[in-house]
Amino acid sequence: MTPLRAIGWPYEGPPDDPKWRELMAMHPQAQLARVIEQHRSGYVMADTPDTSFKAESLPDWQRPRFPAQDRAAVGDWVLVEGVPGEERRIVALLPRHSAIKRGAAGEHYKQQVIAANIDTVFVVCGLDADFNPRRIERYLLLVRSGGSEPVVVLTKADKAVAENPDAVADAIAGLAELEAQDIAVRAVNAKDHDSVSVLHAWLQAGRTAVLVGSSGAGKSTLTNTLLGSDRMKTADVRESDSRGRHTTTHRALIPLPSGACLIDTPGMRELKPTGEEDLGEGGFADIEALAGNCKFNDCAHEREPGCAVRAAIEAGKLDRDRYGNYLKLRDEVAGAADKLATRLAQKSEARVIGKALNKRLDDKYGRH
Ligand SMILES: Nc1nc2c(ncn2[C@@H]2O[C@H](COP(=O)(O)OP(=O)(O)OP(=O)(O)O)[C@@H](O)[C@H]2O)c(=O)[nH]1
Ligand SMILES: [Mg+2]
Ligand SMILES: [Zn+2]
Repeated sequence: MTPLRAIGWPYEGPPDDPKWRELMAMHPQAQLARVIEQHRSGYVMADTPDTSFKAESLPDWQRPRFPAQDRAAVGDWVLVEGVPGEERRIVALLPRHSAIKRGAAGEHYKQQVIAANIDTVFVVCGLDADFNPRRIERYLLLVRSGGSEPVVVLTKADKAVAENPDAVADAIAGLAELEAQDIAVRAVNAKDHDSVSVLHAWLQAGRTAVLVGSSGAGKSTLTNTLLGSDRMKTADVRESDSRGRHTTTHRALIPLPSGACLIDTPGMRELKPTGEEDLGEGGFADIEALAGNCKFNDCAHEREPGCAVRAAIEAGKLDRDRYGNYLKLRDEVAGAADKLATRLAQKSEARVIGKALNKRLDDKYGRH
């Protein structure tokens, strides 16, 4: 069990989860491993910090209509069968204790798991033209719904402070609402070992953290500094708008010297809610509380008298742009939740139809 601890295995012995025990009993020959890389063609697993191997996915997962969130993602614990050195395959995905998910692009409702079984999500944002509080709020909404702790990491503090210290102070002050909600905000120079040590509190042995943020924010730079070697490729951002070049192309879990695991991810262009988010728990508790003080229960915060939300905006207690973002995200979550509900209804309908069909066949042919 010990080598597994170094790749984030959080338990002393087998976990106290009936579903885990059931799956392990079903596959007594199988071995525990963690997904450390996910490629189009398959997975790379590890069962110690120094041994990795490829494994084929379950045939079921390869069906095009199989729900993406039920396939393994980086950070997942899986059961693997087969002889080391020969072909190995995944036989089961073990239940997750947390995950960060997003709605996948495309016409049909789909979820995508960015990383699984994580304790901390570092939401990385550069203190250059990448800085965008509205995007940070969007990330926090998705992270907080997934059961892990978000930490906002503002990179390039070295450059930004040298260029305009007041702007940096303003940027950080603009995130005060997050600190008030116990979301930690740290400004760092991702290239500097001492500077990134403020993140060690979330990187103790046995813990897993994932880095998310736009391309060029400094996720791989942070990974290399925390690891103490240049494992991940990094590249300069475009001078004109601080945009990165999508240097990292797949997600990878990297064991750190501290015994923690860090997952580096490619920069994401789009971050859509899945519909399972809760705005109150997702960083907008203050706005939801304000709305509770409006005179009318169904206040739309537009022209109604006695509107506590508008009063707060006018008194300068609530940032207008943050409120605008809240409305936008609320609509997106509601839209995604509708799609999700329709899909679940279709699924249960399909199950009912399937059962009825089976019964008809049984009656007709005496199948059992
Ligand atoms: N001065 C300074 N430069 C930084 C800092 N963080 C990142 N950079 C630079 O920003 C550029 C982009 O960093 P990367 O680490 O490649 O960014 P990334 O988030 O991994 O980007 P993708 O892999 O494309 O998603 C590199 O040139 C880094 O050297 C920092 O804190 N200070
Ligand atoms: Mg990168
Ligand atoms: Zn109102």
